[in-house]
Amino acid sequence: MAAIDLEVLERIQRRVLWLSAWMVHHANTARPVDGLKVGGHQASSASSVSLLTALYFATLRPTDVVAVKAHASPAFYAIQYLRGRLGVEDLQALRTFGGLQAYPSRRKNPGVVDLSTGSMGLGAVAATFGGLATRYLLDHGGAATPERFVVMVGDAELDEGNVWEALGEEVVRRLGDVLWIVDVNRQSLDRVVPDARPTQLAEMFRASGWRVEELRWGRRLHALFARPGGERLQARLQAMSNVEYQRLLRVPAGGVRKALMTDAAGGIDGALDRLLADVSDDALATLVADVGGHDLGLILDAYAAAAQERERPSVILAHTIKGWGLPFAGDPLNHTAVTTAAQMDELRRVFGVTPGDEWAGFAPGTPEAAYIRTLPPLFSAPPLPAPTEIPDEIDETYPDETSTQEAFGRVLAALGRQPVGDALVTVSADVAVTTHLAGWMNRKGIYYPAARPDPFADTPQALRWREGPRGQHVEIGIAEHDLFLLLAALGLTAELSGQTLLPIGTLYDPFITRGLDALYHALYCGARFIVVATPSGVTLAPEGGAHQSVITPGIGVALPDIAYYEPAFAREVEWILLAGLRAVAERRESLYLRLSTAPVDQRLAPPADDGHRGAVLAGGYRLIDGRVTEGWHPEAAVHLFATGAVVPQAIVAAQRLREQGAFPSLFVVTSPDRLYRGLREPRPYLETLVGADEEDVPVVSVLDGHSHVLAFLGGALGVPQLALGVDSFGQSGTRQDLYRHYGIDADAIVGAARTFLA
Ligand SMILES: Cc1ncc(C[n+]2csc(CCOP(=O)(O)OP(=O)(O)O)c2C)c(N)n1
Ligand SMILES: [Mg+2]
Repeated sequence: MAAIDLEVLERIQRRVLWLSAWMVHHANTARPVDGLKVGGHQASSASSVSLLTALYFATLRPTDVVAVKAHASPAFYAIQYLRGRLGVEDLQALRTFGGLQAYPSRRKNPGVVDLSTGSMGLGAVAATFGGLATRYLLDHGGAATPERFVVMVGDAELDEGNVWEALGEEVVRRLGDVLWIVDVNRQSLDRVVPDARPTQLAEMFRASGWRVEELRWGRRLHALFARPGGERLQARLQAMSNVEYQRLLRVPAGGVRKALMTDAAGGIDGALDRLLADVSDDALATLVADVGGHDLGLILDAYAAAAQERERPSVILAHTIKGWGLPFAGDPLNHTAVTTAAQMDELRRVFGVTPGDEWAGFAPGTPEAAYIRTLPPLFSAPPLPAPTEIPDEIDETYPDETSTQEAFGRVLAALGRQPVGDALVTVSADVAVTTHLAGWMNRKGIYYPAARPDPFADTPQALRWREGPRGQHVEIGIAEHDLFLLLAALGLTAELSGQTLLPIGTLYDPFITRGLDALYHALYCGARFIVVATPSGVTLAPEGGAHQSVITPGIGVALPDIAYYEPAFAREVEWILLAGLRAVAERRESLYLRLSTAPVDQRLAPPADDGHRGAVLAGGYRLIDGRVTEGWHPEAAVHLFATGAVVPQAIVAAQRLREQGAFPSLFVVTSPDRLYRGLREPRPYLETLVGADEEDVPVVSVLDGHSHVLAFLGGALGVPQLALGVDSFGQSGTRQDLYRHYGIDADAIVGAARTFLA
């Protein structure tokens, strides 16, 4: 990299600013409209222009990845264009179908976007946990790439609680390869942010163990502060409320002096008046807007200083102006503002852009082009590694009575004894033991970047808390957002580092919703991982409604890129987990496994052959065939479809119905998700489950979760259906009490079937 000429950099940032404003203007005016506004974020982009320019044109190395402030995407795209990674046609396709996305998306625009952002707080934390993922890889014999995770966020973005959940994690304070840049423009979407906020932010980062640097004022103001009487100006500006300062940015140049010199009581500060006597009105207006986050020299120094810090994460709180250089700079309502044609004409003039030349980059031969050519390349994703080998069998046996949750513990322990176990990493938000990870943790240890003594090492413990850099379980605090965002990071190492991890996160099923938008983000950004959610449903009887999940099966069906399975028997858990690991290894999809603590008689399961295994993975199988009973005829037949823990209830119901002269068949649905999605296949799997001779047979479905999850079956098969399930909040009781109360026990199933048979 050549020595940095600040004037060159200054001209580059002017072009970034112009292009980002023009790109949005173009998107809003030059396209056929369908009545919807296109939008864009000119003001948010302008706010970040200096910070981004200093980053992308003077700081980043090929091993650095960036989570860009979502609403600065136009500025980011302009930068990618000037760095030769996008063409004019890409900029012209901002916010079009298949074009550059409104918010940076690594999956939609993989050539330029490292990490996805958009929903406030999520991308920032996922990127930060990326720092942990790299550290984990390094500690397990891998390469430390990406080396550095840079996160840029807006100041109001830090209102999101998930940010502070992450900063509260002990391990985060050790991530020296993480740098956050906060664009402190003192504005959010609707308002000027509360006064205490900027100070509070610094304190909160410091309390979390971060290195904090603030860029409050630019060098021109600092020079003035240094003059005799300058401290009065500094004190005045510093004591000003955020709204008052924002107003100062909006008053006509002639009004700034008066506003500055008039104190709250209406008095005039004579000393301040004298200090500013030789500063013209226009110069004064420019001076008060001289904040650190637009001073390229200061920003570069701050970036360089942060890069020296290797022991703890760094944050730079850089004061900026939202809409910097645009007609609505500092306007409290500028977040959604888009320039008018007249404003654009004026900007053309100010930026010296010839009409017709709006999209120009830097012509070869200009100092800017020459400088840019000296820059090291930006990060580009490594090739995907070959899929990790997943065994087909694990030689595990299960007791006659066991639960799907216990089976999970056994499968994991068995995997830990195989080579594939080295690629596995488990994560839990303070429920590792109660989700059956203890055996695995005893074998593999707990991950922490430094070895720490186990204070209970000399007393017998069911779980040994051995922490060190070789451990393979990451234990975090009770924060489900952290859980899913850590899975997002560990589940993206194949794409970002070229090294695949197989992450498994465990939590109680009801708390899926507690971290749901983080889970959504993890999937949206393309991470691959396994979520084991246990226990689930009202089957967790005495534990009561706050711990019983009702709506999660619906979430499982609805979430894209993740297969939801809810097995009934132990062997099914094994097969599904192995298939899920293979899907993760091959980067196809993630897995959500909903399990239960209910002991189930494993002798009720069909023989474990290959055909059966295929059916379990395809979404379900027929456990009881009513057609084999002598005298079978469709008018007296009924189809029971059952999922998970309530399968034994359905078996009892089938027996009773048969005793009553009916011909029930029982289908065990291992994945409502697979069955539902399969409906769009040319030959839906559901149709292969049900025989051609059973066309008009009605359906009763049942699961320990909301009934609508299996309610599509009747419609899909073209037959009447009664869908049983839990459609209200849970509560304490015995399992029988609750199954009866919510109408998912054998009696309820028999009763529902009889309404058809009568
Ligand atoms: C989770 C979430 N809630 C709400 C929004 C809508 N939203 C978009 S930008 C914004 C304000 C952002 O303010 P700040 O982070 O300070 O960004 P800047 O001022 O730099 O634009 C809000 C509320 C969002 N994108 N994500
Ligand atoms: Mg802001």
